[in-house]
Amino acid sequence: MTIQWFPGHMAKARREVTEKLKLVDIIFELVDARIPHSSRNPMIDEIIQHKPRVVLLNKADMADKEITAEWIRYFKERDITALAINSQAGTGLKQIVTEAKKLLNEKFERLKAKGVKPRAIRAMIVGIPNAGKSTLINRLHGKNIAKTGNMPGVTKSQQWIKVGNELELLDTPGILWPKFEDQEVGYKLAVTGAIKDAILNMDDIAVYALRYLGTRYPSRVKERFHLDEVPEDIVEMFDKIGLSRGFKQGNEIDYDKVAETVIREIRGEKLGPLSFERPSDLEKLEIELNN
Ligand SMILES: Nc1nc2c(ncn2[C@@H]2O[C@H](COP(=O)(O)OP(=O)(O)OP(=O)(O)O)[C@@H](O)[C@H]2O)c(=O)[nH]1
Ligand SMILES: [Mg+2]
Repeated sequence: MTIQWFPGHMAKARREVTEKLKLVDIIFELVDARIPHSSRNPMIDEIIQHKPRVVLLNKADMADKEITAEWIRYFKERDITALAINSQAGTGLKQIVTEAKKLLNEKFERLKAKGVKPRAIRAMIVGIPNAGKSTLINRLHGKNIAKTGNMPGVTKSQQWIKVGNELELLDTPGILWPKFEDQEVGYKLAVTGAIKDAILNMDDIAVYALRYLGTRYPSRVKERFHLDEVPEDIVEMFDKIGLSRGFKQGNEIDYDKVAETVIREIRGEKLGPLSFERPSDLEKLEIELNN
C-alpha cells in the first residue's frame, strides 16, 4: 500500500506559511515525540530556510522517555534547540519562551540599539496534522481559543493568538508533503494518527506496528495481547490476538477487527508510552549513505 495524503487545504496552508514567514521572528516546529524524525516535514526546511527555530517534541508523555532523551541529544549535536513537551498537561512549556529569547537575543538587541521599542516575540507554529499545535496554543494562552480534536485536519486556517505580553503566536493547519520518499515514514505517520484514517488500510498499518513493537517492545506486546511468545509469523500473531479477544466470524478470525483494535490500543496508550523510531536507526542510515 502506498500512503499519500496531501489535500487542497494543505497546499493552501503551505502557501500561507510562506507568505507569513516575513512577519515572524521564530518558528516553533512541533513534531510528534514518538517519531521526531518522520514527523518533521521536509518542506519546512525549504520554506523557512534560516529563520531561527525551536523543535518541540510534543506528546512526550506518549513516547518512551529514554528514547526522547536520546532525540534531544541528537538535535543538540546538530545545533538545533529541541525541547520535550506535553501540551495537554502543560509540562515543559515555560522553556519555550526562554529558549526563543535566547535565540532572538541578538536580533532584539540590534533593534533596541536602533531605538525600536521592545515588542512581543512573533512566532509561527508549524507541524504535521494532529501533532498538537492548537492544544499548545491554548495551553500557552490559558484559555481554549483554538479548536482542537483527536483527528488530523482540525485547523483549517491561520489564527494569531496573544500569550501574555511576551509572545504572539500564529496557529497554522497541519501540513504533510506530497510524497513520502520512504514508505516507512507514511506508516509511522499513520500509526500515530497524522493521516486521515479513512484513506488508510488499517490491516497494513497494524502489521507494520506489530512487527515494530514485537521487535522493540516484545514484553509489552506479549502482556497486552496475552501471548507466550511474539510469533515470527504475522498471520499467526493476528490469529492469536484474534483468538484471545474472541474476534471471530464463524470459524474465521476477523482480521479487520484485530487491526482496528491494535491501532486503537496503541494510540490509546494501552501498551504504555512508545517510541516508533530511535536516533540510532537514522545514524545507521547516515553511515550507509555516506559510504
Ligand atoms: N497525550 C497528549 N495528547 C496531546 C498532546 N498535545 C495534543 N494532544 C492531543 O492531540 C490531539 C490533536 O491536537 P490538536 O491541537 O488539535 O492538533 P493540531 O496539531 O492542531 O492538529 P491539526 O489542526 O489537525 O493540524 C488532541 O486530541 C489533543 O488533546 C500532548 O502533549 N499529549
Ligand atoms: Mg490545529
